[in-house]
Amino acid sequence: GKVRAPTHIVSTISDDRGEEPCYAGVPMSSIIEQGFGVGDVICLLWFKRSLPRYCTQFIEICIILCADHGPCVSGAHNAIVTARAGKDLVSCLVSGLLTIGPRFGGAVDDAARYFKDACDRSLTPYEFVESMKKKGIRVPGIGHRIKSRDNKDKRVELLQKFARTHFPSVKYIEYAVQVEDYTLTKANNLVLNVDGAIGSLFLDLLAGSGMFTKQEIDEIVDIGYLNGLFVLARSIGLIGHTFDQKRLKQPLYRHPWEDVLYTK
Ligand code: Q5B
Repeated sequence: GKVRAPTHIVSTISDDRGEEPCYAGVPMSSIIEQGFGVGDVICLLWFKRSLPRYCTQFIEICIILCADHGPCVSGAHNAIVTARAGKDLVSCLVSGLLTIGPRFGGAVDDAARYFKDACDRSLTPYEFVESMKKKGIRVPGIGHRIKSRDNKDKRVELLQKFARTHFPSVKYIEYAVQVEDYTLTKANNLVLNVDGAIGSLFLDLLAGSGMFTKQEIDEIVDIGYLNGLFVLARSIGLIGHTFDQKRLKQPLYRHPWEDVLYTK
């Protein structure tokens, strides 16, 4: 029989060879005719399947709530400084994106990993937090620079409200809230933050929707899909900050000497 020459690339998520492009086998015309939103497209291209409406709505809520958080956060600051240096849109965007990591916005995957492991092993919040402390690891998804017990993050409240109304199971967010109850006994700003809320709620979505096997859930958590939600969302805001600076014709940024401690 015929022998297929080995290919250099294997791809399973999209195909543009036919009459119309397909995302995970679904043609563009069906995507439009069925009124799919960006949440549905993310499910097709990231998870290679359609998910129930409440799941795609949850993904869209994550995107909306994480699109921006003002000009003072690391990512926006970098994008603003880069725009004021006269650089192009892509440079401004990536300079902002490059700040996303374990401290800022990129703690979603680790929050999911650690909360899943601790909850699945039935560790008490005390056992979990103290074991992290012993290892010298900050609990991902806990802590915020400006949010605190008395100034809780509205985004975390809204995400939880949606999930508690629509998700079949919320065991992971309940665990994360118990962890927060414990960390708040240590310091006022050790709240469950937006990364931690998305990480634990996404575990609930994966486990409760019945659309993923246990092995698939482990693979998603292991590979780390979930920081992608923050990266995608915050790109919207970073692009906005770039246009804003250019529209305002802001000059080159130089940090004031008075705000630097020069010391030996
Ligand atoms: N301590 C977020 O720290 C921050 C602890 C902890 C145990 C913790 C810190 C942290 C984990 C990573 C994480 C996502 C760096 C945050 C986001 C998006 C954003 C951003 C925005 C947006 C803040 C003071 C004392 C120290 C620490 C202890 C702090 N965190 N202990 N577990 N998790 N969290 N990141 O306030 O004894 O004095 O040494 O790394 O989840 O990025 O809006 O700004 O939308 O843009 O600078 O919301 O919590 O506190 O570093 O001075 O620590 O608390 O060990 O104890 P801070 P530090 P000690 S959401």
